[in-house]
Amino acid sequence: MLAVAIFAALPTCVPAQNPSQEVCARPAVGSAVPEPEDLRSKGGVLRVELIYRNVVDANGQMRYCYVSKDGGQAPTLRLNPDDELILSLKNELTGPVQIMGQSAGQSAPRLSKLAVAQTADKTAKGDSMPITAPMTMQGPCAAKKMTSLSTNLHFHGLTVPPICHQDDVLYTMIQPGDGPFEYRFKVPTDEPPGLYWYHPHVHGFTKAQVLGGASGALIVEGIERANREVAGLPERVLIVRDQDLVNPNAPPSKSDSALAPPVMLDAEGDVMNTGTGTGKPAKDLSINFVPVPYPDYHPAVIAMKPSERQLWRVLNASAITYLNLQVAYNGVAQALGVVALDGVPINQNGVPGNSVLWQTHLGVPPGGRIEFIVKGPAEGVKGTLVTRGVNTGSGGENDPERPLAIITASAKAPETQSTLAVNPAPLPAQGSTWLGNVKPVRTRKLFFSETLQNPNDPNSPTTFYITVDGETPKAFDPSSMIPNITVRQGDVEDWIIENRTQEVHAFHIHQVHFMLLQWFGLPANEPYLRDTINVPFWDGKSAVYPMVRLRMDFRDPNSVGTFVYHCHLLEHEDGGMMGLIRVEPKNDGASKPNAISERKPRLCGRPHLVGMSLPGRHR
Ligand SMILES: [Cu+2]
Repeated sequence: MLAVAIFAALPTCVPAQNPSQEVCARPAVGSAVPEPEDLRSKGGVLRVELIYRNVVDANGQMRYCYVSKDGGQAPTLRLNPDDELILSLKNELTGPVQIMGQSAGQSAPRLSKLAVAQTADKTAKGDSMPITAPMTMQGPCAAKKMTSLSTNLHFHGLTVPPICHQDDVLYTMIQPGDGPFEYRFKVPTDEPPGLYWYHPHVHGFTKAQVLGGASGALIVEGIERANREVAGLPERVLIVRDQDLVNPNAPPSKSDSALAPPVMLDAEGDVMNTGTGTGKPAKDLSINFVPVPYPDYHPAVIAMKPSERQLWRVLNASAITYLNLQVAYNGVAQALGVVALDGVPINQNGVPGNSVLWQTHLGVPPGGRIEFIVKGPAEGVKGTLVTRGVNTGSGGENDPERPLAIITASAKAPETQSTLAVNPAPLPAQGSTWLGNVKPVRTRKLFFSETLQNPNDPNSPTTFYITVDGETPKAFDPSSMIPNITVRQGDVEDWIIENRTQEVHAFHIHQVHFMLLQWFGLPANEPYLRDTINVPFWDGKSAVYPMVRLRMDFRDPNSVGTFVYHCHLLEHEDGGMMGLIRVEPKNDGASKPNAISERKPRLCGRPHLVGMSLPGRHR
């Protein structure tokens, strides 16, 4: 469904005129999948200078891009635990300005003085990781205005403090004309090795910027130290992004036309879920910026050496599109060896050993990451990477089955840019008790809901909510400093997230990870950590709403502060589906959650990925 119409159509800029100087240039349809530029830390420091640009492309769509000093787009930032990232971001967005929530005569939302003071106070007291740069709470830290040209960065999945110059998205607003803004933080010593990512997070404008391509990967090195099964493997970063349809008025391709269901649009123009796994998609997809547009889905090309094993590190950086990845050779689905979810190796669960979870399809919600071993096809065998259809519910967008890339096998295939160490030193054992063995200090319930602005008009705009049970649903208000939830650092809590809408939502929380305990009320044998999870849709008639039960980990001192939880379908987030949580500093001796005392439900069979199985018939 569509977001609340709180702002008008996107700004229009002057299209790029000289191809040799094209801003945010993108590869052609059918290209080989390029690898993003790798920027690696040296001597414990990674210095990065990014310029943030935008342009209207030939199709009239707004592109956004992060450009490195070398001219590369959306570079992969590679750091080790304990390394420092010093990232300078220069906002060079152009175009007419739209202001969040502003109609004629209104002023833009501003932070209260209390908010700025609290943030400054926290920084000054050093509640969290020490900051080595002199910081002020003026300028971009003071959230003077939030507009379509404002930006900031969220380091999705990293456990770094939610404060300005680190991972704050509430108050940090960088405007065009500001000088380069410096992000500076240290990757925590115990940050799990895996795939994280960066993207802008300006409430009301996040979807537009991410949809336009504003995203990149961040890798905490050392996954081969956590799991020897990937030692020595070539690695490949694959980022799937979505964008508005390049050919929105095209009829379905011949192969799809016999099955094509009727096209129904929501009021924002996105194709609604057909429930068939076919038909026109709500959004086009690209893989490392190679477009694979509707209706022909001419695939990109991934070249591998015959039968070569690689580690694929896949990020779903889509604004609203769910993925259900499958690799098939000569039409036969291949087993993919999952080693990490949302940046965390799956064996970081208190159980020693190198685990690999073999699956034939991998559901990835927007914002999610999955890292898995792929064995390339034999020479002459036809390979494909597809996303299978995802049933997003009657109110959701259409995510049909479609190819992303063909996989070719040739001894002449180029080497990947990066290969994991052959003989890595094992990662030290986790210092903290496995989350699944910690007794929660309390349980909370939150629910997703939506209302039509005009209940009598199904095509009227929707307002989106995530609400603590017992409260009245209220769209996120960026000018409010009142947290919806307050917890204390050191606590572990169970959260039930209920979906009272007829479309899927992807629950995400900044700063912390969680473990899935229950899916639809049934115990889930998923001893893994995540930061983003699909919450299945309600069918509109069942007496019980679909839910997930999550064990939330607030033990890390870096989680102290005020930050957000939200739906990672970004038009929902922009439309109000976000809440504030404040993690208070630990009260020494007041809460010691690290007791192994809860009796866990008896689980049968091998661990599996219940939460990765997306609802509906298209699996
Ligand atoms: Cu949502």
